[in-house]
Amino acid sequence: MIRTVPTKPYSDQKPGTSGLRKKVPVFQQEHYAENFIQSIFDALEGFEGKTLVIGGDGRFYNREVIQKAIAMAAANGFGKVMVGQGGILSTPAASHVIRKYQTFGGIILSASHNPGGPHEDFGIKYNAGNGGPAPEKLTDAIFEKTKTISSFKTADVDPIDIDRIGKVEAAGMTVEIIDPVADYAELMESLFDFDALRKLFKSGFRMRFDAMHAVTGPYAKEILENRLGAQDGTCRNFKPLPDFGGHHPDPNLVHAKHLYDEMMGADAPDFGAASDGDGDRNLIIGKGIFVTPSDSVAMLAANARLAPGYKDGLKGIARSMPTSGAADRVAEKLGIGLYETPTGWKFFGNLLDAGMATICGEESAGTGSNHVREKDGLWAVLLWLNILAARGESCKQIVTEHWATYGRNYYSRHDYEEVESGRANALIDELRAKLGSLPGTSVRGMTVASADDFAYHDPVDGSTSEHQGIRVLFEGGSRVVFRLSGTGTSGATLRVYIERYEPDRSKHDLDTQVALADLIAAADDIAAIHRNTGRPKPSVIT
Ligand code: VG1
Ligand code: CO
Repeated sequence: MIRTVPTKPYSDQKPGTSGLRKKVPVFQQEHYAENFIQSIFDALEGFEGKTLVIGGDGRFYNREVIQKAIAMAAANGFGKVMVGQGGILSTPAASHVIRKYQTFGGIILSASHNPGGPHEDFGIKYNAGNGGPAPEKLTDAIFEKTKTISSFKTADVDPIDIDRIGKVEAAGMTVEIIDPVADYAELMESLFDFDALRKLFKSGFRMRFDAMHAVTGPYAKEILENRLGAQDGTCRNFKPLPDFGGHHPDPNLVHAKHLYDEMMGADAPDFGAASDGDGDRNLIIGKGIFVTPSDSVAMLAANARLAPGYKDGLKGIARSMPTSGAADRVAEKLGIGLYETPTGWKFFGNLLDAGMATICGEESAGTGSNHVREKDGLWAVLLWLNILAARGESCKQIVTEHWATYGRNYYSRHDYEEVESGRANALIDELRAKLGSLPGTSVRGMTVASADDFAYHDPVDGSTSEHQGIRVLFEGGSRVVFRLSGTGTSGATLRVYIERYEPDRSKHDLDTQVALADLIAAADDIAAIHRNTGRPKPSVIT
């Protein structure tokens, strides 16, 4: 039976960088999840009888919301839903399923790299028929609907057994439970030289993949160990857990420090990698060398032709504004376009759909290509492996040779987490107010060349997105960027991105924080970070 249930709006359902993210108890409020899901449906048109993909990263509350979403999809008139077995679909796998089966769109339940559990984070995002995150126009429309919602539609159906593969009927709609890994693994096989990778592992190449108890575990186990023959035990923490084992499933040098330590050790494997909560991020660490995500995008782009899926070359490269300029130099050398977008994968969708960019990347460990419309953690790992196999060199050799050819972009991000929102906003307001007076001034012996508040003009649909980060550029090309995170769930997180280009190859071995020391001090001089936030130092340095 279909029911219309009266409800009252919540005022805090504005989607952020990647969907709506809140603490689980917030989502557990009466009708909170239902309101947001109905608002998604209310902002869409023409899905009657069509198919919706539903999946998540397996975190706490995933199963409950999947049942709600199925019942609501039936009541709202979808003809079919495809659900990952156990409620599991990594973000890139969901994107692929949407595209492969030409469904209307999909709902992905995830708070990505944020921790999970009864008092931790949950999230809901909508992806459109191209497989990509809803563009700003749509997330704005969804937010408008959440402000005035007065009822939602649901169907009285018995809970669906989402652990059993196959089809069942629910309130006149078909529910198909699918293998979450099969389609994705097949796609990877079509892009990369699996024979060469099998040979690589057979020759004794050793790898460590840390799935951080998040969604990538089953994908990595199947692809790396089962299909490519990597040693048993290559994948660690591969069982998705609702609370990620109590850790942050954030593959960076802080939360994956054990991997870093292993890779720097005497008996390190040849290659190390990790992925995040929903499987769209990647951390790459070669034996004895950490590859910054910004460098990784550039290196993958420079070598992509070595993989069968990219043998014809790239159409263009896109990177988010705070991501380092390393990829720009590769694009220049290849003679292809370079696009600079705001933070968040939703801004790459148009460029990929229009065939203007093939590889995209963000400094936050997100890399991907036109094979799906999301960033893709395991894809980046497999492309690295394919390049290692084709070149027959170590990760360290490839990185140092890249720097020698293109120069090195020293890069670091400093995060000040859980700053009181009022103080963080005051810092940004203060910075904005002095943007006009900064050019020409000297800070720590460096002259400010320009300063602005980044606005993006989408070359495909002509839309403009303003206030996407404050940039301060120095003469010589160094820069600092300031912006507030749009994925946090308590207080505000200030992100400070620091970059310096070093062409001289005799200076490519410096410690990053040392190489950037002047700029780090200049960032504090310019934004009065300590005074404004009360924090003498960042909480996370990546
Ligand atoms: C962060 C990253 C951004 C990324 C976003 C979603 O956003 O900086 O690059 O696209 O997370 O990634 P913010 O607004 O907190 O800086 V994921 O893997 O959390 O979906
Ligand atoms: Co993620």
